[in-house]
Amino acid sequence: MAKFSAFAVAKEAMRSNKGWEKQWENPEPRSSYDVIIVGAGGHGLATAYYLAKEHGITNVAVLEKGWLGGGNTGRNTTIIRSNYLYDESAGMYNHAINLWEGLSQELNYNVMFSQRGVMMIAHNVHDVQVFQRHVHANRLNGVDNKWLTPGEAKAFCPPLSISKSARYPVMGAALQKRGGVARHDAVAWGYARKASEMGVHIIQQCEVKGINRDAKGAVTGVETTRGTIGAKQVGVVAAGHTSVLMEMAGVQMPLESYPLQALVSEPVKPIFPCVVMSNTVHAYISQSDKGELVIGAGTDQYTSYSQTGGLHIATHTLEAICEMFPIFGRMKMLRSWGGIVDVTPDRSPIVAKTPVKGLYVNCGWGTGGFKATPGSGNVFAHTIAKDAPHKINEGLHLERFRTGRLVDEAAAAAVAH
Ligand code: FAD
Ligand code: PYC
Repeated sequence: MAKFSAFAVAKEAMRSNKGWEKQWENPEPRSSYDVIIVGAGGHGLATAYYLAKEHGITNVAVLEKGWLGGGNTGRNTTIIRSNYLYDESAGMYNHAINLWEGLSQELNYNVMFSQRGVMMIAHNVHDVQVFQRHVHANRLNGVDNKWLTPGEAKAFCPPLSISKSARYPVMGAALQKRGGVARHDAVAWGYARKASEMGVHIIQQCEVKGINRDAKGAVTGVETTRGTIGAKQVGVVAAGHTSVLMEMAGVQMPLESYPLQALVSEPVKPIFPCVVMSNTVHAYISQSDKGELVIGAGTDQYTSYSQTGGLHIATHTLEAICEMFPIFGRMKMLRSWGGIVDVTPDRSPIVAKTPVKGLYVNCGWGTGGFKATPGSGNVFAHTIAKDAPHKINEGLHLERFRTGRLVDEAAAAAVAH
């Protein structure tokens, strides 16, 4: 009898599936494209997909220095919600949730979007005031969000301790029931497969080293580790590395790059029914469909390009988790890692044209861009195709850092910075 090998079975399944085959083709770059997207994370791949699907622009290359989805897209804790404070954010994140709700069907790929509810815990009077303000602002913007007493929070998430003697007692919670999680790498693979089917080239192991411009300053293409590639339009979607890339075209960005770390536990049977976040104690948690507890921390306190996990962060985060959920006190942890997030001064993203003709940028999602992936790609594709922002991203421009018209979402970022 042939020896069973799960790997061989998976490989065969990939070979016999036309979409997969194309996705892994890694084609030779053409000498030029209509549009080059730098970065094959979820946002870059979604941009390519919507350029092809909604604007008929298929002569597109997505250039990736590593492998697709190997950046923050494959490293995040997959929390999806839209309970931000300002109109600009409500527009963007609600647009994203609307797209999430039909994404598996649209891509014919199960992204495992699960609207199990996101609950943000308040541990002090300041938290209570801030979250209640968010609940009211969200409702005005048509975003679902609800205030819960400690007892109601425990009823929604039974493992939560609401002991009054806790160091940081639970004083209430804000619950967005429409929020939840999705499978992060499936999102990259799903967009990649559909974009590839429509003719988009997804070129991995192809690092962009320079951005070329003509005598008038307009973009003419890029220098890469696989040669010079021409394009009249270049979209930079390279979270964590945006400043480095934009500097190649002489544009200075208002960004800082920080590591953000996460970890998973050994897999256990279903125990945790929702997503819980606590900015005050620096921890957030959910359970993946594989059974692992998925746990994340606040950003590291120094700028760096490190993608590793550090024990000091894990320990601090796990102390917070065990205080909120004593039931997990004896769980073993499996692995930890980091991703590099780029953070703007107002903690809101930039999805915009730049002062350089033909150059566009999508960045600054910081600790919270996974949830935006479909919406971000959708409006960025519009911005490139029309050379003008979509109504949804018109407030998320670069000039706000010069004029001071900021979109201050520091509290809604909900992850300690
Ligand atoms: P990425 O997926 O990072 O893609 C950018 C790509 O650009 C990378 O693949 C990179 O290799 C490539 N690249 C860089 N430089 C070059 C170059 N010179 N040439 C070619 N390619 C290049 N967000 C949420 O909404 N919810 C969460 O729960 C959440 N948790 C997080 C937890 C962690 C630990 C981390 C690190 C992030 C988390 N985020 C979360 C944030 C979220 O992951 C990111 O905002 C989002 O994934 C960014 O997607 P992206 O496609 O822009 O970037
Ligand atoms: O933005 O919801 C979020 C988030 C959770 C964990 C990291 N970011």
